[in-house]
Amino acid sequence: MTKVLPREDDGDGKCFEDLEIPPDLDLGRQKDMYLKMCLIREFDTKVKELWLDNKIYGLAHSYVGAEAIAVGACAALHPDDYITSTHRGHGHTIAKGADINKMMAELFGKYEGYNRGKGGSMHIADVEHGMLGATGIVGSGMPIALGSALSANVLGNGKITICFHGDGGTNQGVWHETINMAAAWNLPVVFVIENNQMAIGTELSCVSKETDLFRRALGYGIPGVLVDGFNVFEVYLAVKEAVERARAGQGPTLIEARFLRLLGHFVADDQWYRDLTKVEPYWDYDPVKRMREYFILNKLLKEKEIVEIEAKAKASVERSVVYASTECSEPGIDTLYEDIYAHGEVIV
Ligand SMILES: Cc1ncc(C[n+]2csc(CCOP(=O)(O)OP(=O)(O)O)c2C)c(N)n1
Repeated sequence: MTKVLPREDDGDGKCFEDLEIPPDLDLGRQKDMYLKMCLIREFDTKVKELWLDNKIYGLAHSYVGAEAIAVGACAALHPDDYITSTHRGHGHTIAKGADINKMMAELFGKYEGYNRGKGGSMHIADVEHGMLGATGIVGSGMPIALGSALSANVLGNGKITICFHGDGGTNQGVWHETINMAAAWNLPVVFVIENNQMAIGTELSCVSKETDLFRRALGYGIPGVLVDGFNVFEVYLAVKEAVERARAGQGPTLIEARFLRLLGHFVADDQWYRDLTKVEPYWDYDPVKRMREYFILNKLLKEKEIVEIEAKAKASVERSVVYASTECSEPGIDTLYEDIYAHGEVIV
């Protein structure tokens, strides 16, 4: 397996830093971040259960284990900034503030869902909260982020776009074209590679000679930063700095958030292609567990307060299932051609 850890083992087997109290995040914001991480964890755990139970349609890819990235990055944005997503988009969507009832309704194929039940997991978009869309085509969020950043520049509205994508997306031609153009035009975009080391069953080292993906930034004349993708505060601090640079007109940054995919590629993947005993130790770095321990070790929250946050997340997800399964409606046949074009009629 490729070297996963952002840092070399320091000799005592400890490769990750402890979570440190970030200078500019008060406890209220940290609690909000933890709630979002728990929401993502509960949501995608439930989605897997529902999928295996044949209750929801289409494929679904779990964000479990990656919560620190979406939550840390989105905490560094203003509410009206933008993000683009991937096929693994539930975490990004929740972190940006989406309504989980509408997300769950979408997965159940209901009209009240974000795409009126016609998109499913891989096409959820929530423009109201600046989430420009998940996409099943690997790498296709890149040009959308570029367009979003270009429009912010032309309009002079000061908005930033974060472009989340996987390591698998970094060998698409459009990845290089996008970063080159964003760099050449100094556009306000932050590229966040969620380097979980795998593209379905293909290890990064099989398809990239240089597995330190952040180093590619050098070739485009922009800063490249490596962070521990299991560490929510490290992600937050790196993205915050990149966002400040972008807002100041200094152009894009490439951030590699390195971690390991803890679960299968999609909800029913049995992972025959990798040795799961090598994955097991990385559950120690589970970002949700890690943040929980941080609250306790630093005496910031009592066990009871943490349990309350976790229970709130669980109840919201349970509620979303009731909403989607019993209170929403199937899309009517007359809605088939709705929302295909932004303006104008479909000619059949
Ligand atoms: C253009 C394109 N090629 C291939 C696929 C099939 N595919 C779906 S997900 C995936 C792996 C993506 O890996 P990565 O970008 O690292 O994201 P991860 O799933 O690891 O989060 C592939 C190859 C696709 N959806 N789109």
